[in-house]
Amino acid sequence: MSVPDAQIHPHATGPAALTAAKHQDPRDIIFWTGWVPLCLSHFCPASQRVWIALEEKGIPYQYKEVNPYKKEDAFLRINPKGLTPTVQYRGKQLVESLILLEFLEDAYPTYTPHLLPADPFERAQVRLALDHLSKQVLPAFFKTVQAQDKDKQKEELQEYYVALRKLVKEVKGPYFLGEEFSLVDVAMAPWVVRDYIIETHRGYKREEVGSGWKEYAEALEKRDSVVRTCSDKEHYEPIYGRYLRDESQSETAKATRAGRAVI
Ligand code: GSH
Repeated sequence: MSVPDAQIHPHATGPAALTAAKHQDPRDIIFWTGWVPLCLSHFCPASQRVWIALEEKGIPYQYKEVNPYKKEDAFLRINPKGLTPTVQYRGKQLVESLILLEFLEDAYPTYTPHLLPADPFERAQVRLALDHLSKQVLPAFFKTVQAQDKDKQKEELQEYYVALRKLVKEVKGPYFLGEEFSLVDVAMAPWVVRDYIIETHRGYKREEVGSGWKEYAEALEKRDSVVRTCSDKEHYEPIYGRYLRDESQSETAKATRAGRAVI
């Protein structure tokens, strides 16, 4: 299995490139995000979660791109697993997108909007929804993408619809908690902006999820912080081609094959 080409000189594309260009100076936070030169894009949905939160809250950060498939020594010294997102905070390393989202809330309490609500019951609801994303929604997304047999693709797509229907039942609209943007929205948005991949290749339709999903998906993809952290769509295709052919050797692809939680 070849490593996505890291020899091509990187040029980010689309709104993401403009946002990245504004965040080159050293800061307390260094945000390492997944970049694959072949795609000419910041492709990593887990990194996009963290990027959306940084942009939402206006936290000063330094943007750095790394190809997580290449596992260069310099990056392995920062994150021994070589995965993105990775954050260095005042010289110390942190990983895992959902943990990083909560860390930003804790480390920058005066930066708004607050992406975790103040009410303990609502906070628990947000965490339950995040748990549902990790255990049901995203495994079903990746199983749908990686399935090769047509019947299996349809079966996995139905599982994805079931998982999304459970989520949308809790969405108050326009966002998960109502008017307030929260970590559920941040965590889901990167998959909404990539759902054209399963629309094109697996027959997914937002309307099939049922009442409210299309509206929720559109609200997420129109959010400024989401727009500002997206590369041009066509550049995502090469990296997802590897998933669609079930050729990817990424940790996520391997976890999907092994039936484990993926992101
Ligand atoms: N659970 C991690 C998170 O949520 O941060 C997953 C991170 C992850 O798998 N990132 C991908 C990666 O670094 C890019 S989106 N892949 C490289 C590899 O699998 O070797």
